[in-house]
Amino acid sequence: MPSDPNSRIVVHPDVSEALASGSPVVALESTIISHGLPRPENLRVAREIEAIVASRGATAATIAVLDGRVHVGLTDEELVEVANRDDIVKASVRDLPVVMARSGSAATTVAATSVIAGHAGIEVFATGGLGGVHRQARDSWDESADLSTLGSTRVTVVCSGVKSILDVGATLERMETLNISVVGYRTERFPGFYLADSGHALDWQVSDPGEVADIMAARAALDLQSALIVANPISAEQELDQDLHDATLSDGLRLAESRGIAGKDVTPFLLDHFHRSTHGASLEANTALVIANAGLAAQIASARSLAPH
Ligand code: PSU
Ligand code: MN
Repeated sequence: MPSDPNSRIVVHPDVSEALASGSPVVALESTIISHGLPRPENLRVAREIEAIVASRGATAATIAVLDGRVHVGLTDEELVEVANRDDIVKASVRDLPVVMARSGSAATTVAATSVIAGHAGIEVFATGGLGGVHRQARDSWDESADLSTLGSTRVTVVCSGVKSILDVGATLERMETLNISVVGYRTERFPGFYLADSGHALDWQVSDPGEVADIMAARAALDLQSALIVANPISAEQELDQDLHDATLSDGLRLAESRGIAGKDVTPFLLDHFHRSTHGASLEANTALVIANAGLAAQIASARSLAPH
């Protein structure tokens, strides 16, 4: 992909060099920075996520849209902009072209980040928790575009399952329908974002990054155009208390309904409600899990870079 100054897609030189030489690269999303975490922790966490990727020998490529151009890999000044600018909108795939054409700025969701990473040739992507089927979906039809996009984009996503604010069982069923592969990292249970166990079992588990790389190679051989989810649970010491979680969630869902929160505002609203009403406990858990996922993604990207493509 060209990186000339007039291009609509700007690849950071560190990222393009790593890609050209076959070195490991990890894509990172930006919605978690702009809409998932409060200021000023968001910037600190964004930097920590990049740092752990680097410390495990991979190049971090945080993806965002700034002033009409898609950036694959941000400078520190650009990371500060994503964290602090008030005009950053949350962009899924369908929003990207509109934002770009208007010279706007946006943070990218899992769906948008996956599409851009795939376009740039980045195979591994780390985030906190995926979007999925919302609990009121029978009435609202609210299902994240993360799902359909991951059904048609070949990327390996390291995450702590899907956000626990969702209907996890329904989301797992949709993943099956959409041919999204799901493996538990050293667990037989599907993780529950803030909680290590969502209460749902998994068919497959892997025990090291090399095993994930082997699955990626097999997927490439089949030319599968869907995602592989590596579900990495938060550690037992860092997970949120289950009762606190359940009480906070039912409060949050009630509040969201009474205030008429809908569409793409639902997820940021509920995450913010968690961060406020747990007095930072959910923030600590969210930070811990996303950093752990970025570190594991770097190890997977490294294992993959050694294997035949
Ligand atoms: N993971 C986190 N925090 C977040 C998100 C993921 O730890 O804020 C974001 C991702 O960008 C994901 C989005 O794509 O939430 C889902 O939003 P929605 O449910 O509106 O599709
Ligand atoms: Mn939605």
